[in-house]
Amino acid sequence: MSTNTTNTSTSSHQVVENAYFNSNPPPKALPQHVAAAESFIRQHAAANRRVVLVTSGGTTVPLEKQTVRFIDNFSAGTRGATSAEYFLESGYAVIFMHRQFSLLPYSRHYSHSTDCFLDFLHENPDGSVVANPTHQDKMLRVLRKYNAAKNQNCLLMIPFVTITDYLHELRAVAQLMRPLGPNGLLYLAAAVSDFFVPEDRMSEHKIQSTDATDLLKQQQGPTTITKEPREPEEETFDNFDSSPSVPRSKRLIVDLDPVPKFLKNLVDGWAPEGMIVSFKLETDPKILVHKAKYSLERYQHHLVIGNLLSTRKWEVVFVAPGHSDKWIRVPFSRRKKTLSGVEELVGAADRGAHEKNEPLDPSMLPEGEPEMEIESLIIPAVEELHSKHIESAAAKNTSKLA
Ligand code: PAZ
Repeated sequence: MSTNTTNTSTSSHQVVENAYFNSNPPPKALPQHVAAAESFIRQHAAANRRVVLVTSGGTTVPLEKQTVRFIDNFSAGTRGATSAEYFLESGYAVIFMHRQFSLLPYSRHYSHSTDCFLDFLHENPDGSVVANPTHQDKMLRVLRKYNAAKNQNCLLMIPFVTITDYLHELRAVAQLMRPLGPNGLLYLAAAVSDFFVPEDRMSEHKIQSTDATDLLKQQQGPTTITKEPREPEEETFDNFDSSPSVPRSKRLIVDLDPVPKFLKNLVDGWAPEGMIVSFKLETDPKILVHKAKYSLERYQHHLVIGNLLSTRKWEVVFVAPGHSDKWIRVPFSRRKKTLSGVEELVGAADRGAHEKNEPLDPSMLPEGEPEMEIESLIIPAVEELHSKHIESAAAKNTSKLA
């Protein structure tokens, strides 16, 4: 009975997978990315090195095939880029699948920041350009790590833009990781869109905001853009709210389908032996742990790292099967100065909550970013679980052979 249920649900996951991937075309660069990932994985599998796929940044949802407009999300790729650096430091080879132009490992220290990168440079009297003396020590440390990763071919960059690009790339790379067995780790930190416009309902051209081209279209015959027939009363102004009213015909109503959840396909089919870590982002502290547990139960993977939008740089919660929830927090001593500048007062108000099994109060956190990167705590904890995952796979293999 239970086997039947599993088979039925597995095949329905497969049906959804086929339908999605057959009707939403892959990015043009997929074959190049696959070739690069294949040789990267081969090299590191031969060296028996652990390989982690880090996904990072947000996916877009295009509204037109020739995309002028798209839906996006807040993610800058800080979690992914920072985590990738700590994985490299721990000896992993890293496939960094990231949103194009989001933060990258190492260069993130000098891009997208409030300081312009030119502020890190200094002109010598002879006209040569060097690092600004005040930044030299850090820049040298970052540069050395970056060069080491490059020279050892331990960091492979794979960009994506849209939700469909991301899913095609994820499936392809996860499948390539199979030969790594339990040495493969999937660390899914990207902020992936939950809703999208399927290819067959997407307008080819820019969606028009006026009726200037309506006449032209009537002359040209039917197009993929369909407009509601305009009834006389639609031209009148709506008054259902008190804001300045807009004629109905000028509104753009975006009708989105849910993006299928492919985590089950990943766990059961794409990368069945690797350790899979997903992230869960929420804004409501009351539901975070519940949602993380729900995801773990539903997809049966190995770890959900929960985080809240407002405190994600200060704390995360690990939810794993057979373990009690574990909050990982930047310690008081490594938080920044308060606005008043009194170091000892940092976090004083939530000192009690710090040890509790519940989220911190964001209003008690200092302005800005913590002095310490929380990923420096997350990655060793993930690595420890990954070691256990590898050990338990080895033990299972031994018992199978006996
Ligand atoms: O990119 P970033 O550092 O600004 O944000 C990271 C994050 C919050 C997107 C990530 O930690 C995360 O939770 N990703 C999964 C989001 C989700 O699909 O629930």
